[in-house]
Amino acid sequence: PAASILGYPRIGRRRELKKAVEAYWAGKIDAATLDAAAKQVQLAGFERLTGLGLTEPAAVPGTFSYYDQVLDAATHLGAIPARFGQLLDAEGQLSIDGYFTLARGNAEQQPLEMTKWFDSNYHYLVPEIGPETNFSVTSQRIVEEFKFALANGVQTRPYLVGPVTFLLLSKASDGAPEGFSPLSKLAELLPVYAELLQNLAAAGAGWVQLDEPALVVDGEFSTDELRTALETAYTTLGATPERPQILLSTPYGSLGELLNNVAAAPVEAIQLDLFKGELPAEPAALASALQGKTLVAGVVDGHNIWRNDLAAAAAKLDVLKAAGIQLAVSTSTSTFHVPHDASEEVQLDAQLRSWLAFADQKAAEVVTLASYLADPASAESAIAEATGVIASRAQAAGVRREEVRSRTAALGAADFQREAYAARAEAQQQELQLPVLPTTTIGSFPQTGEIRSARARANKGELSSDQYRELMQDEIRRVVDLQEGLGFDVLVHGEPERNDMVQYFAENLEGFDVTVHGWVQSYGSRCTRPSILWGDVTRDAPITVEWAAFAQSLTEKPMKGMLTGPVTILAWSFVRDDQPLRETANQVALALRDEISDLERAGIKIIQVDEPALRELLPLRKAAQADYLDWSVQAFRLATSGAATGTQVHTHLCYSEFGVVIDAIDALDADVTSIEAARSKMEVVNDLENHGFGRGVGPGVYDIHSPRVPGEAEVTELLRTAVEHVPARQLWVNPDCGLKTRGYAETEESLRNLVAATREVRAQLV
Ligand code: THG
Ligand code: ZN
Repeated sequence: PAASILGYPRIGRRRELKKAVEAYWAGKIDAATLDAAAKQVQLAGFERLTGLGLTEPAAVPGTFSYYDQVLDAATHLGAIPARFGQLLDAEGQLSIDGYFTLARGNAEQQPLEMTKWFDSNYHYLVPEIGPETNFSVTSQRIVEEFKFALANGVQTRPYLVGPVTFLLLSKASDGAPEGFSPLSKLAELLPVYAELLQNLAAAGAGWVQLDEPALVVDGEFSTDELRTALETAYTTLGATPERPQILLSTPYGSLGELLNNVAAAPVEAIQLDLFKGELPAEPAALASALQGKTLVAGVVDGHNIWRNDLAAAAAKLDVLKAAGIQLAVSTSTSTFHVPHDASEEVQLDAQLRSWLAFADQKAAEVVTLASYLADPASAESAIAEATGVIASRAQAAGVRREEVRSRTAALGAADFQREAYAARAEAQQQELQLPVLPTTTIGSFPQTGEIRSARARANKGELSSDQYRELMQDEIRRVVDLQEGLGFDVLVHGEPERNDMVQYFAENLEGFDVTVHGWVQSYGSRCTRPSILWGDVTRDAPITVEWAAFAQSLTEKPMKGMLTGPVTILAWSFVRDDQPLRETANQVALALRDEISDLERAGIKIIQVDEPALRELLPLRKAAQADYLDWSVQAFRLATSGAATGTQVHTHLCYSEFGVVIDAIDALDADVTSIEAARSKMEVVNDLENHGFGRGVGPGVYDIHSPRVPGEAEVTELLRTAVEHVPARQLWVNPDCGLKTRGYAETEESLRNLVAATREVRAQLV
C-alpha cells in the first residue's frame, strides 16, 4: 500500500481493552465477553483507519494484542518456559488463560520478566529460551485475527516480531548452560515462522510485517554477527513457498552499516525509520541494493506527538524518488506510543491542540504524503497548512520566555558542583545523627481506594480544596504514625496527593499541559498519560513544600522531601522537539532547584530527587550515548547542587542493568542512592564494589513488584551479603521501589521484617 502506519494503539479510545482484561482477571466477565470486547476494539480501529484513508489492502496493521507483542510472538512460536509445566491444551495450543499466566505468573511461578522496549516507556515480556525450547506453532491467534478483519471487510497486514529481534530480546532460560545464547536457536526457529507465514497466506493474507528493531541497536552482538543472523533468517523466510509478501520493518533509528544488507533481503518491502534515523547518504547505492522492491519511508514520527513537518517529509521523499526508488509512506515506529486522537482533548488551548498529532492524525499525515508522491499538487494546501502551524508554534506565547533563557544562558560550572563529599557527609551526620544502616522507604505508600476516590471527587468539584487537603493530611498522619511505630529512621509522607510522579509536577509547572484521554500503554493493562512539555518551563509557586512541611511537623525524625528529577520528567512526557533536550532539561532542573531551596527554608533536611528513567533514555547507538549521559547527569546536578552542605540529597533509580550506567550514577554526586536489587539477589553490590562506589547506597532488600512478603531471615541474609561488599557506614536499608501499587497488609508486614532484620545485622556489626 502507498500509505500505512507501522502499528496502532490497542488499548482502546476509552481504554476498553484495559477494562475488559482487568474485569476478566477479576472474574467479573467470562472469556466470551472478553473476546467480544477485544473484537470491538479491533473493529473500532479498522473503521477509524479506513475512514482516514488507509483503504488499500494491507494498509491497516494487524497489531492488536491482549497484553504484549513479544509475548504474542513467544506464544505463537512455542517459546513457553518449561517452568510453567503443561500450559498447552490437547491440540497443543495455548489458551488465553495460559497466555495471561505467562504475563502475570501464578501461585508457583513468577511471571516472565518485564523490560523496556527500545528507548520507550513501554515494557515487554522477556521470553526464556534454552537448549530445551522446542519451537512449534502453539497459537493461531494471528491467523484468526486476520480472518476476523477480513470477514469485516478489511484486509489487514498481520504483525509479528521478526525472528532476529525475537531471539535478541529473549534471555537464556534458568536451565540453560553458562554462556548459552538464544540467537543460537535461529535455524530451529525459522521453520515455525515459515509455517505461520503459510497459514496466513492460506487465510488470504497478501502481506505480513516482520518487525526487526533490534537491528538498529548497538548491543552484545557485532555488526557481522547481526548481518549473518539477518541473512540466515530472511534467506529462509524469503524462500518459503506460498507465503504472503513480507514487509521487513526497522523502527527506532538507523540501520547504519546494515542498511544495504536489509535492502538486499529477499523480501518485497523494507521500512526505514527516516524520522529519527537519517536519510541514506547514498540514495543511488540504496536504490541498487533494493533491486526494485518497495521502500516504506517512515517519515512521520510514531513516537512523539508533534504535528509532522510535511514539507520536510516531502523533501525526504523527493530525494529518494529522484534516486529511482519505489516508495510508500509510513510512520517511523508503531503509533502505540501515542494516544488515539488529539481532537478529543477539547480542554486544551486550541492553538496547542493544532500543534499535535496523535495516532489518528498521523494516519492522516501518512495519507497526505502518499498523495503527494502520486501528485505533488494534490498535497500543496495540506503542506502549506502544516508549515504555517509549525511557524505559529515558534511564535506562540510561552514557547520562549526570556527570563528562562537568560537564566540557562548564564549558567556556569559552579552551578553544577556541590562541595566535596567528605565535607557534606560530615555536616549531614552532624545534622541528622543517623544510626548505622539507616532505614527508609522510597517515597510512596499504598494508594488506597479512598485516596483515589478523594482525588476523583476533588477533580469533579465534589470536594472543596480544603476538604481534599484535610483528607490527604489525615492520610499523611497515618503514614507517619505507621513508620514511627515500625521504627524507621528517615520518614516519608507517602505521596497520597500525587497521581503520577511526573504528571503531578507537570500539573504544577508552567510550560506543560496534561491530557484527559491521552492514555498510552506502559505494560499489559497499565497505562500512563504522558504530559505535554511544549513551552519554556517555570515554577510560579512552591509545589511540594506545604505537604512536606506538614509531614515534618508530625515527627522528630527527618522527613524526606520528594521530587522527580529532570531526566525522568522528560522521559515520561511528550517533549518539545524544537530545541536540544539539554536546554529543556536544564529549564526543568532550575525549577526543581528553586523547589529545593524552598524545602530547605521550610526545615526539610533530606531531599530525594528520583531518576528512575535515567537508563531508559540512553541512546540505542553507542556513538550518541556520551552526549546523553553528559546532559542528563548535568541536569540532575543543576537541580541539586544548590542544596546546602548539610542537606542530604538522595536519588532513586528503578530497574536493573545498573552496571551499564554506573559511571553516570556516580557522576550524579547524590549523597545517597537507592536502587533495585532484590530480584537480582543483591548482584548489584558486586558492581558497586568493583566500581568503588564511595557514597551512601541503598540496594533494595525486597521486591515491591510482587505481593510476596519477604521473611526476616531472607532480608537478614541479603543485608549480610551487602555488608560483605560495601562498607557498612555507606549502606542504607530500604525496599526496591515505591509502595504505591501495593496493599497495606503486605506492606506493613514486609516493612516490619525489614526493620527487624536491620536491627539484627546492626547488632552483629558492633
Ligand atoms: N509514571 C510514568 N511512567 C512510568 C512509571 C510511572 N513508567 C515506568 C513505570 N512507572 C511503569 N509503571 C506503571 C505502573 C503502574 C501504572 C502505570 C505504569 C498504573 N497506571 C494506572 C492504570 O493503568 O490503571 C493509571 C494510573 C493513574 O490513574 O494515573 O497503575 O510511575 N509516567
Ligand atoms: Zn523504583
